[in-house]
Amino acid sequence: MGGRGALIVLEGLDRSGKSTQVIRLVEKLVSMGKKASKMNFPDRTTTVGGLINEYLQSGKDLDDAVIHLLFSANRWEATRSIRDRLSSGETLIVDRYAYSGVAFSAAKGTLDIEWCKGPDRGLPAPDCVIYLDVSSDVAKQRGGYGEERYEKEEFQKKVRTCFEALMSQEPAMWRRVDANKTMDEVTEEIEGIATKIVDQVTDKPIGSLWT
Ligand code: NYM
Ligand code: MG
Repeated sequence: MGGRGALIVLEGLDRSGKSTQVIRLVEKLVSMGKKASKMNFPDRTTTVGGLINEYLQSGKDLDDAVIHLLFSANRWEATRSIRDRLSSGETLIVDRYAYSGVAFSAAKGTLDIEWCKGPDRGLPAPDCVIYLDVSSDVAKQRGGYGEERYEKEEFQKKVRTCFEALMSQEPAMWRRVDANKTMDEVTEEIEGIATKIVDQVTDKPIGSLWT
């Protein structure tokens, strides 16, 4: 008994169902008697997160490199809390992480993937990244995209290509889940993956991302 909690990240395009699944997974783990909570990036509640929010809501224009670094800074400002919470035995289910950081920035075509990975090197490494793979058609059926920057079909296709590149670099880290299935089917699949990971990592040191 005891040991550290797991760092489990859910990634995917907008409308892939991540936010719902993160909530369901935390509920499931808690109902099993595990200590678990959710986190999400960007965290719009911090000072840096406020700038990111202004950018996403299109009011503010920022250089591609600058907004990339702000998204990364928004993760760095959470790292002490992430490490402390994992060490205390809490499992964290995270809605987006550095992979979204790289995929959305690299999709613009102005920054390459390796450059984009730079600022996030050394963050606490996830124990597993669950990729909710949704087709553009199903994303559209889910009410379409919203009003924020990036929420356009053409752009999302480019983001998907970048996620695919990241997955092929680290196949052992990723689990791809077909997010075109029903929400309940997806929930069940994710729960199976996550509960195993939680039990496997208790004695493992926390890793360091992309180092
Ligand atoms: N996003 C998210 C980035 O561009 N870089 C990042 O590092 C992160 C974490 O922010 N379209 C983008 C992806 C989303 C947008 O996220 C807002 P959400 O999860 O929809 O609030
Ligand atoms: Mg969104």
